[in-house]
Amino acid sequence: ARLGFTHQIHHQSTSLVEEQLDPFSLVADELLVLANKLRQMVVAEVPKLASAAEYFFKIGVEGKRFRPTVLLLMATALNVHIPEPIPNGGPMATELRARQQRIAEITEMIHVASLLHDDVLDDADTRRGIKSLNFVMGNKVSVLAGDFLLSRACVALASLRNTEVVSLLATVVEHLVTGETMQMTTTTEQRCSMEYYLQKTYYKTASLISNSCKAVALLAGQTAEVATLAFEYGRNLGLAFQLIDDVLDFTGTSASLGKGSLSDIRHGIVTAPILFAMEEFPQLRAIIDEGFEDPKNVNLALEYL
Ligand code: GRG
Repeated sequence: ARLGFTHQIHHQSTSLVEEQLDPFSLVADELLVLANKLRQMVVAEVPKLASAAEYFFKIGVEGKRFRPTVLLLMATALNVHIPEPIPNGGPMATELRARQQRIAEITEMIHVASLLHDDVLDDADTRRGIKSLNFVMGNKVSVLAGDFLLSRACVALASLRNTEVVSLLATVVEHLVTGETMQMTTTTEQRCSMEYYLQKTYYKTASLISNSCKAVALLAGQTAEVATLAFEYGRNLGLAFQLIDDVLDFTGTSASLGKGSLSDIRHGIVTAPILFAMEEFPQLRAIIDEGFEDPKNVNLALEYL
């Protein structure tokens, strides 16, 4: 019953597109500029590293660009106070917008670095509908390419010369690592706790979105209060994004996901749909305790969803 909410979401997003209110279209031009900028930012000296680093920045495998879209829309919403005759229009506003675009680029680069490392950790062979980088070039090159992207993101971050913003996004990297470690090293008690799930999900997914939203607000010269609201908006959006991602892992197909479905449960990762189902069917707990190494248990758990 809880899974029914995805239908509402699909239905709503379809009608948004139908009404030409697709948020991606509002920043479509800027997303093209961002795509080119990212390709320039990942040029590397050594040929092997160059082809690895550019792998997920090539046309057609760029992903949804969800984070840059949110950040550019957030910038549009927050830049209106710039004391120039044309809001969002004069030279100060242009300079500000360029700095916020930089946050969008850095955020996407950190995100892609985390995907490269994630696919190594999960031994995943597909990502964004193509073979994963670790599958094509091996784990070692994939780890190094992720490190390289992180380094390029750091240099771009430093160029903003704003220590608070540097500190926010550097902390995100720690959060990504923390969330991933929490996911890898759970006790059964933790795996069955919604509180633990939400904390892990904040670190793994929402922290990047919330802290980058806050960075966009700070660059706009907004008050600490508004910056906190931007953070909260990003945190809630990030948690919602991961909840939907978790549901899609059960309901999606390889074609729609660009990777195999049921990958969480097959890796023994207990996500929100299972936790919700467990509230209704406490007998699911025994299956979780036993683990999902045995495919029989995966099928048993699916029956409760
Ligand atoms: C090296 C920065 C760094 C981190 C290492 C591996 C790791 C620690 C963290 C992994 C974090 C991770 C992969 C979280 C999942 C986030 C998530 C929902 C990814 C999918 O995002 P989409 O759907 O992907 O936006 P696309 O492909 O559309 O960009």
